[in-house]
Amino acid sequence: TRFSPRRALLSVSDKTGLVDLARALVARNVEILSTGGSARTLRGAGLPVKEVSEHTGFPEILDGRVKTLVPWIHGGILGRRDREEHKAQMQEHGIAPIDLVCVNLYPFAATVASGADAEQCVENIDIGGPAMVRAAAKNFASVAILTSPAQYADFLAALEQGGTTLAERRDWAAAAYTHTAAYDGMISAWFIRQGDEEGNKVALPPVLTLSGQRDELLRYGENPHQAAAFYRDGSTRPGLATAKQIQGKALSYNNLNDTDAAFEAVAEFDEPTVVIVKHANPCGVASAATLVEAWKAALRCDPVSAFGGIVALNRTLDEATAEQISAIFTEVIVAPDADEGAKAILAKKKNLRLLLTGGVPDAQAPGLSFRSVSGGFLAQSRDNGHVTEEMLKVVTKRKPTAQEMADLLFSFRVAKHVKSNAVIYVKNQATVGIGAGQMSRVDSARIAARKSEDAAQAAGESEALTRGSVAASDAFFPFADGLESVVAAGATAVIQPGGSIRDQEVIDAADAAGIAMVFTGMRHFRH
Ligand code: 93A
Repeated sequence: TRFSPRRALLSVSDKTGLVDLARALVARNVEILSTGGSARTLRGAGLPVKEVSEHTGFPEILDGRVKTLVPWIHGGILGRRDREEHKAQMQEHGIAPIDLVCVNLYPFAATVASGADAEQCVENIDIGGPAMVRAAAKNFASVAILTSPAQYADFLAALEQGGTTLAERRDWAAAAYTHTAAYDGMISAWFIRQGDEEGNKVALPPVLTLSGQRDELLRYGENPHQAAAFYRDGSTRPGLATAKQIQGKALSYNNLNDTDAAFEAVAEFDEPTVVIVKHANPCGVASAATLVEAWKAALRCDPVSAFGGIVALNRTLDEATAEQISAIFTEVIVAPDADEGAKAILAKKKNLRLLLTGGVPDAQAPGLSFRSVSGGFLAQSRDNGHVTEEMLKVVTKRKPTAQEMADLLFSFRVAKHVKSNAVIYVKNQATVGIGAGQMSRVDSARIAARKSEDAAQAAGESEALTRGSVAASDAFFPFADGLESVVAAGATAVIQPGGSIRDQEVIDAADAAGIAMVFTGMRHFRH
């Protein structure tokens, strides 16, 4: 059965669309109840409106903290229309039914984002709003609850049809509880951060609330028989959260996953840098004086795998670089921005997805990362570890040269973004061999070297690109064999965490080969 409201309560912080909604209600002889600011807006538009305080005979008190938290409002929303006892009690206490509630909440997130002080943030925790939203959603059998201006058009269309249906009211109720859950999640996260700022490090929240909302459903998951969606967590950190899609086909689950991996990797570097990702692993990373040089160097590492890849850049995409990238098949390009020339070139590739994020994230910022396991999920603080030259310990007789040192640091930053076991060869701030995701470290070292030989052959070069390179290992070498394998590939210096009980054996092998080796003391497993 369709329901048309007779009495509506409008109390919104975001006043978008409020006047149009109210005007349509007034035209249908719906009585409008409203709170201070909302009532002013409506009266300003010449619409008849009754203040909640006038309706209840009880004033707004405590600086507005108590406006609608009274039985004449909550009883009017919650009373069952199909129960004689409810109707009798409402009559007895002078409670009039309210059958449309339109509420959106105090702008807590915007207040925090504006840099307001803690007291102002607390004042922007809405109490009365969520109470009305949850009450109206509970009574969806006869009450419609609208929590977003985006719903007003559907609601008005339903009135045109003779009233809202139960199915519509159930959908709005679901959206209402998502709205309040996300709201409380944000507030909870803020309280935890406040604790962090005072120095008592709360690395992991004691309870995790779903602070996000489901964004557009994705066409499918990792495979076509899997359903998928992107859930936003309210973050404003540059990346997927802020990305605007300028052109191209809809983003898939795998696109989003790979794009995130590529952009987080490129954020590690200060110089103009390009990261090419395939299946969530980098297959080419390079820094150079210009983006176009970085692109060429990154592509040289593994041009076969780069086909159909995801490209991330840490500078505004320029025309010359766009021209070069668009010469090979690319799924996604993600960059902080793109100039007009670059956009014009990419526009010719209709399917290519171009994402602009407005900035590059801070790789060292704290945060959480999740993975689902049967029965729940695992949470950890994100790997924001950043190895600097001061942290390194030279363990061999030979010290790295300045050039080797720069490449060692570069290679370890790449290793952080390559699935374990990871072995990476680097020459002149560019990867020349990447071995990812093998169950044995020796295999990763060999695969990287073999791929480098292939790349050299494709480029018509006489020897493997790993000759005279440096090598990084994301975790320690448990035996000397892994180290011997990178020496055989032509590495002249090695960076690794150290910490194996056989470190001395590995150091001896490095000294015997005359190479330099440094320990980071920090591991970058990525599983
Ligand atoms: O201060 S509250 O927590 N206490 C209340 O009783 C209450 N009633 C409505 N917040 C309350 N509201 C909120 O006021 C609504 O959720 C809405 O966001 C806002 C609308 O106020 P105004 O109409 O004065 O702009």
